[in-house]
Amino acid sequence: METGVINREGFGGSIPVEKVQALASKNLKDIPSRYIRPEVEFDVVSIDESYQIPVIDMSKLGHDDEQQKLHLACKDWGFFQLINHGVGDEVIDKMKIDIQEFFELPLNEKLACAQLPNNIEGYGQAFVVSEDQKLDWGDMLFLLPRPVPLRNMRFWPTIPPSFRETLDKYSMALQKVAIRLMRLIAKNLGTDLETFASFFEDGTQGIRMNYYPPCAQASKVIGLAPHSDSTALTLLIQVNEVEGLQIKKNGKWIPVKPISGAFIINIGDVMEIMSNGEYKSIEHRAVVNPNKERLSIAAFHSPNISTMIGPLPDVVKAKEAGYRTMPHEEFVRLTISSKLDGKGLLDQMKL
Ligand SMILES: O=C(O)CCC(=O)C(=O)O
Repeated sequence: METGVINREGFGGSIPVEKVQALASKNLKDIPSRYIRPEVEFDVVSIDESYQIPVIDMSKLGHDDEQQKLHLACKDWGFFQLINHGVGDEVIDKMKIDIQEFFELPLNEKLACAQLPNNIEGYGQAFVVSEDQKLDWGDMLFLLPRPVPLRNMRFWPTIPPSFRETLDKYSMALQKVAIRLMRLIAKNLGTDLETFASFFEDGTQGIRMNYYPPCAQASKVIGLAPHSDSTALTLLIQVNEVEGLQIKKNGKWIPVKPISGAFIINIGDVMEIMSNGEYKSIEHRAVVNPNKERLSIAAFHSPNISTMIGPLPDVVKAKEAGYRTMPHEEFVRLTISSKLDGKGLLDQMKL
């Protein structure tokens, strides 16, 4: 759902709407119709619990078998869980504690970090662009921790007092994992490791912290509407024990069962384009629990501003390029305008 934002302002923001956490606390018998999505009840959800996204062991990557598993996960699923990734439990656990504490604050304290017009960072909702648009049953805090010089501390919570330091450590640790994965992906795609990794070294990282309150009409609402990520690679964790992420495969929604301590990784639109369609950016969504709140943290990684977004020449070789090539900034503008018009970004990039 996120964009690899280059300039932090002027890319459009959201019309302010009531915070869902505040709405949910009113325990209304009937929730407002803007949240009701009749189509959700007809969606097919897989009940085969054994049908799960692949698991990749980062400590074994570099060995042929695991490299091949990674290649197939990116190609056939666009999603996998990454274990033994090297990020310390203390970094992840502290991030989980601090974001839970943030969402537990009274509304007026959270509003200190509220989104501002024409800016996508801050506490609020993603892309509410019309007064009659259906709404997601969730709030978020979206920040852009990288590149570091472009941080807008205006939106970074000061309560809990450790939040900023915690996010800084989390951001750095995940950036390292993302770059390591980029090298391994470059190897699988047959492109130069160093060049490919360098696109991401000073790239953009956006971190979106999602809060989905429980909903008495959970089967009629959606926490986060179906979307693919417009960025290159997303590293997601579920903060508490409540599940809700589903990915679309062969027309069915597959509920993901997170492995404790693992990152759920997915290929975004930029990676699909750079791999000339070899890897797929998969639609996913978050559903809501009737009794319990759910929290998740998604970290989106994009190349740096000077990278051209298009199929990598090494990957295309004798084949035909399946996607257009354009400067990163133009790609971000296209991403935003596609979102506002409800048009598929990848469809517009396809040749
Ligand atoms: O909450 C989740 O599990 C999914 C989050 C997500 O897809 C996003 O933030 O873009």
